[in-house]
Amino acid sequence: MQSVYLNRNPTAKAILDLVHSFENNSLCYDHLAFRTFGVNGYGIDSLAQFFLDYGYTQRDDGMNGPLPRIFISELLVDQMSPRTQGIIRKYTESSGNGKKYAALASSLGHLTWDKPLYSEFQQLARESEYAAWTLVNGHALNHVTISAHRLKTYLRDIKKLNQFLEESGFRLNSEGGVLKVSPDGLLLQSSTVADSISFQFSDGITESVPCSYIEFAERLVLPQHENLPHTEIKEFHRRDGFEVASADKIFESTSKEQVSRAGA
Ligand code: OOG
Ligand code: NI
Repeated sequence: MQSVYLNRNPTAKAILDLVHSFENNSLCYDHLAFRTFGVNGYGIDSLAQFFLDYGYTQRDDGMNGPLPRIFISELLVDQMSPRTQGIIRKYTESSGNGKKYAALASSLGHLTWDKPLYSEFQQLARESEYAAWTLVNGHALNHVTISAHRLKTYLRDIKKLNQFLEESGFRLNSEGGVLKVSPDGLLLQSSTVADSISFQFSDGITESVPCSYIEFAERLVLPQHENLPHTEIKEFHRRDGFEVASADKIFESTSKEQVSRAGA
């Protein structure tokens, strides 16, 4: 999954290479994120099953392991217009038993359904950029997130990391401000704007579409553990979970507005 992601997203690859070498070749992921269509068995479960089979467990908080969290979201397809629902149902239905192979398709960089018409992509994009993204990117990794607090250099402070990236010429998603802070002040997040990729639609039209981005997260130590010596602090002493209001802004990393601003 990661190699598909690195091949398609030069900005994410350049940032990973830069931070990795700056950090003397060590780096951890906080989470890996995917998008799905919540219909016909193509929702969260289609991708979650693979990770559950490998020993991941479902949890809202309470991290206990060295592996990155997996963040899977789904579009509430029933809440879309009949026209948009028709397009999403057409492609998920055309895929046969493709829902069983979401993780495999993600690793190969394939869709489990046919390529859409350009007009269908545009119809979805007008109503939901998430829907349009998922139609052409399928189960591809939507982003990986670098765990800032586990970096070894001064870049472990996400504000310094953001500054370092901006000074290196990378543009960050500015929706609602570059730094997204949870109401408790303990989860700090930022992200780049998605790279674009040229996509050939089934009617022969080739257009540039948003692909994936990279995120950064700093989880601060929970107040009840703030007196622990620095060397004893483990991941589970830190703020866990995600934040809806911040996620709402991070989702915009693949929106037309942010993507065209990055190319401006
Ligand atoms: C996910 C956006 C939310 C987070 O960490 O809260 C997110 C997406 O763009 O699919 O990544
Ligand atoms: Ni994320």
